[in-house]
Amino acid sequence: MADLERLQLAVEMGDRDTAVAVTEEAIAEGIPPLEILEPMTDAMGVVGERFSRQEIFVPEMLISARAMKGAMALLEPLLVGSGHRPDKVAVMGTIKGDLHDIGKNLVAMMLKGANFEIIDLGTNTPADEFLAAAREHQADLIGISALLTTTMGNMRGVIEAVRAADDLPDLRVIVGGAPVTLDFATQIGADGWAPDAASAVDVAKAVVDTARGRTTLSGLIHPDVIAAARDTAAA
Ligand code: B1M
Repeated sequence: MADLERLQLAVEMGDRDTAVAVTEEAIAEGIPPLEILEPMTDAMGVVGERFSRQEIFVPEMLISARAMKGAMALLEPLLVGSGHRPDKVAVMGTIKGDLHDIGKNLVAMMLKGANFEIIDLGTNTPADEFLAAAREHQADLIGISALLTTTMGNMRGVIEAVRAADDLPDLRVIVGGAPVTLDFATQIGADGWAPDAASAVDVAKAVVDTARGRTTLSGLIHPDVIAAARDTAAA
């Protein structure tokens, strides 16, 4: 049976070959993709703690990221599935000043699986690039990821630019990333916030549905708001 602890250790140590081999085994055994992802995400947490304690440095973080990306590439087809023709378009990117992309890639994969067409702008993305891509692709949504406290404030600039654009009244913005709290998302005026890739899908769908007048949700949409609306509907 695939050893998911070994997978976690492989990502921690930056051993891409082992990470890929264990992921292949796990997929062959039918372990659900999100279960396979979990030890890798945990590994990144451990790597981050070691970096904070100065036990490791940027090169070690990079090889761990490379190992995780190698394994994630195998999971992508499973997460994306073979959905129908996308009926929603999301422009995704990591905010200007920030080069982290694993979380953003994960959210993009999950959104693809939920029938979104994804325009991926990569990392270090300034506000004007988000807006230009949204216009070009007639996007419903901008999704911004931020991992650095020093640059996460740049997300506010994207939201302000969207609000100031007369030609984009239906475009919505959701934000996320490890340091991005619900409070922060509220302060910068985002339309949606999610703490992880799975809930980002629910939030993205709810935000677009709200813009299209298909739900009566209002204010900043986040997982608790969606859960409360479901409870009300079920009662
Ligand atoms: Co850097 N790094 N890093 N790093 N790095 C962190 C973020 C850090 C917390 C490590 C630490 O000190 N403990 C720290 C930030 C501290 C802070 O700001 N408070 C840090 C630092 C300081 C730095 C540098 C400044 C280091 C230096 O150069 N001295 C530098 C910055 C470079 C830059 O961006 N300008 C740097 C560089 C790097 C590498 C390039 C080496 C590499 C990134 C490689 C890559 O991404 N291609 C790297 C890595 C790997 C990390 C850690 C270890 C792992 C990040 C990761 O991939 N996590 C990280 C420590 C940590 O996070 N614990 C760290 C796994 C990923 C699945 O999680 O991205 O959080 P995450 O995504 C989650 C959720 O947050 C959410 O869903 C995802 C899945 O559930 N989510 C969204 C993400 N985006 C979302 C969007 C949404 C919704 C949800 O809606 C749109």
